[in-house]
Amino acid sequence: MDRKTDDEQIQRHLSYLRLALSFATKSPPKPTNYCVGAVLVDTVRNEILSTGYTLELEGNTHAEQCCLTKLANKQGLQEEEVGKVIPEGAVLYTTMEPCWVRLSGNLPCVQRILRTKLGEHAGIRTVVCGVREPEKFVNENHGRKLLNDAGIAVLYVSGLESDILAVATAGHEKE
Ligand code: HJL
Ligand code: ZN
Repeated sequence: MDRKTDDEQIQRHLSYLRLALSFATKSPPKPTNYCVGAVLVDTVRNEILSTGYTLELEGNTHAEQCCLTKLANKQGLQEEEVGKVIPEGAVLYTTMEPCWVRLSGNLPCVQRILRTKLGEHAGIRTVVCGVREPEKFVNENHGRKLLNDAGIAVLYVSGLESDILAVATAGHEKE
């Protein structure tokens, strides 16, 4: 049993989601994606392991992808091997739930999260999101089920939706 009260947990989640949102604001607005921010936290040591935002790294990169790639690169690894350096108790915070299909055909972030479970390494076991993905580019996002089926907890924390969506859609045509 976690000794923290539910309210303390939620406040902690919100503060990391706000940090993720501050990274999302650095993302260059684009009409064909969402500007998202992500933070990977070692909740045992209370340490930020990595951060990322949409298009931070070269190419058509997502926030969660940048977060994982940056952590891998710091350790001289490729992104697909990042599970080797993800500690137990790592939680991925992302302003928007991880993508499960990408219009570009690039590997979805749900798959990137799933492959952090590597050999004896448990990988990311918890993902905390600020909003569901709106159904603008792809149909209903079923990533949560894919993650849950692999034993990964996916939490949606409410309270920041309007700020998160305003930042996420900054590059979209206003109707
Ligand atoms: C999440 C991101 C990001 C999206 N979602 N969680 N993090 N950009 O950093 C989801 C959206 C895709 C489109 C276009 N956005 O981005 O579904 O071009 O951006 O691969 O499907 O796909 P590409
Ligand atoms: Zn993605």
